[in-house]
Amino acid sequence: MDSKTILITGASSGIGEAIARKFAENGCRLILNARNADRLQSLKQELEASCGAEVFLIPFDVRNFKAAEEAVNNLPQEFRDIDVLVNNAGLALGVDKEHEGCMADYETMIDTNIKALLKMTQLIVPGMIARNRGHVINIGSIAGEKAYPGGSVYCATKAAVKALSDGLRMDLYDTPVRVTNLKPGLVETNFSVVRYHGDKERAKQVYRQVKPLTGTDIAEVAFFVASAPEHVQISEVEILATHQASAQMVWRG
Ligand code: 8X3
Repeated sequence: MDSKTILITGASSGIGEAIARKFAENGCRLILNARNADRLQSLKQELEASCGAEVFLIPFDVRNFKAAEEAVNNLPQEFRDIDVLVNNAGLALGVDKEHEGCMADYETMIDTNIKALLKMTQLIVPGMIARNRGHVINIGSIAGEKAYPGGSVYCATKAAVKALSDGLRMDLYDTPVRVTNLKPGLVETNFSVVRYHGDKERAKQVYRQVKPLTGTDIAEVAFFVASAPEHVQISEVEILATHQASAQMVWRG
């Protein structure tokens, strides 16, 4: 892949961080977003030292639309022509029944997983159309394919990511801009610790007696879809752990 400029949301950890590493190793220029400015700063220093990557940081909470507008509209000249937008920032909160869960958690998931993704898309896709090149990679989930107990709102947000990806692909079919929805299954990151509100023991149980995917596994796929020839649009990829058949079917030996 020729050198590209890639903007990744939620890049300070997990899948987002792994995608940053993979693209940096392959000579891309990175714009990294996350709330945690310190973590972003150390990732930037590491990638500059390890692979000479050019990295620009835009630390803000993706739910803050004003901050998003300011950051994107004030990028330095050499980072303005974004080739790949990776809408990765997202989270699950809680495993309560739909009628009993915390409304504030539901709002955080909806605001981050749906509304912020939509805002970043609105901010960056018009430039891609004007430049006649671009690729939006949304991080969806197998959770968007089928709901499971205790996950209805998270699953609904990921079903929305699928609908937003499919709709955007249709809206862009007369342009060279590509849209991909990556749908990971069981990936061991901080995801479950966040879902269980910091309960590390409970989170560990999600990955017990099975080899889960890693952020790096998903980054390999993200790089593959972004590297495909211009006439190839990989619309969706679902990635499961080998001993996983659905969100709820995990064989633990
Ligand atoms: C994460 C996958 O199965 O935990 O998006 O919902 S799952």
